[in-house]
Amino acid sequence: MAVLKILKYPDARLHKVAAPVREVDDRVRQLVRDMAETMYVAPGIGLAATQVDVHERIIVIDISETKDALQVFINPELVDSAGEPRVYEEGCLSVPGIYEEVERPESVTVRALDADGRPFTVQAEGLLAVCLQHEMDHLEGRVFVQYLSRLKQSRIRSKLLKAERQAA
Ligand code: GNR
Ligand code: NI
Repeated sequence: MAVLKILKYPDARLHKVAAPVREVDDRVRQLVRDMAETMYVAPGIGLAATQVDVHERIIVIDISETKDALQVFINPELVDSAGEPRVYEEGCLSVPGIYEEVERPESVTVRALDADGRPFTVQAEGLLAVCLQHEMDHLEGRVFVQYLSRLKQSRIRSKLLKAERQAA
């Protein structure tokens, strides 16, 4: 197992569109294990492969309090979204220290492959729905700050670049 490095906004690699996984093999399962470890150590409730500079359609999520309920989504597809738009204060491991309200549909139906390559479908609401949409955005090269005003985006960009300079 390995803890992988998480890309930080603004980094152009966060805006790459991820490619479908062609086969769920041992290489993919190893990557899933490393992504899970990286998410738990961070700690976060989700992680998309894009954030560790791997541009393949893989997501790990664990929204449990006890951190023992890993959910793996390979090649996730949005089948349906429904309900009133809901606002949730989101954060992102690639945008450390920034928490902002984002509006998204309250429920989504997602079809994906599990770590054994078997297809499954979930209908998610609440935090899982928020997290799935946040992670699927990463696979499309979208970071949640892109839903904010340009002024907020530019402030966040400056703040993180300054933090990065001070860390160096
Ligand atoms: O750990 C995370 N918390 C979180 C909180 C509200 C909405 C979305 C998230 S996902 C985030 C981890 C992350 O950056 N995933 O891409
Ligand atoms: Ni994120």
